[in-house]
Amino acid sequence: MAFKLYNAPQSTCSQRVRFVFNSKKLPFEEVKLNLLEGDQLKPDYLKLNPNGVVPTLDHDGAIVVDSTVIIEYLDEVVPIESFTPENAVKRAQMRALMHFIDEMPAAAVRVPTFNLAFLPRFQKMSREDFVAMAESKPLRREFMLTMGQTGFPKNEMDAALARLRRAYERMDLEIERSGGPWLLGKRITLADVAVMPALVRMHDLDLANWRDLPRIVTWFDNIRAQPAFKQTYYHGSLLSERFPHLREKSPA
Ligand SMILES: N[C@@H](CCC(=O)N[C@@H](CS)C(=O)NCC(=O)O)C(=O)O
Repeated sequence: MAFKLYNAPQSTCSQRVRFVFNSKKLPFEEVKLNLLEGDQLKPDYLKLNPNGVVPTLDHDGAIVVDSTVIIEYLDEVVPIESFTPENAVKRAQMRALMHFIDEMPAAAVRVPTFNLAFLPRFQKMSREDFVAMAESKPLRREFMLTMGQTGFPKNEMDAALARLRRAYERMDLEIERSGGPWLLGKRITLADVAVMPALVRMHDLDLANWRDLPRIVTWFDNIRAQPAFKQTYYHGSLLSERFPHLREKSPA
């Protein structure tokens, strides 16, 4: 079995997939795309993933897109170190949580990410180049045009942070209900993997406002202590490692 993963080091969606590969100790060829240079919008890549986003998995020539679909697929074809509950009800709960995660924290985290990390680069572009770049994105055109070259306004930033906060509270409730330490109980599942990059990103942006939720603090420590974590977050995977202006703002 040969796996090729088209991804980007700093991409939260890619980090989910790398974490599953690394946990299963599965070798994979990593193709790194430069998202700011637009590698994801090149015709050859769009043939693999018409959404123009990473990650994309090539498994012996079979193409699988979308990170939640990819991690479920990987767990199905390589069930060692499984992240999927055997019980059908728990499996349904896991999938429902993954939908919630994609709709809430995974979507909300893009607003502070773009405003704080990527905006300075977009501000250097001419208006024509910026609009052309935004319009070339199949999935994120409107998102980019709404952000524009001045960034998301304060009310949109506040709304994104509020959505993230509600997601931590929902995670807290799930951990309390299941008895923890993971979202669905004693075993780590794909729901934990799916939400991990959003919390890592917020922590990296110095915006981790879950310190009053001890179950989330423990959850975050636990996931960072997983052996696969270090391998997944190799140097360059955190925005603060790539964008010096973020380091200047965050405390040492
Ligand atoms: N639902 C998709 C979303 C993928 C996605 O948004 N990928 C981002 C990186 S995390 C991307 O490739 N962005 C490139 C762009 O916006 O042009 C998934 O989970 O795979």
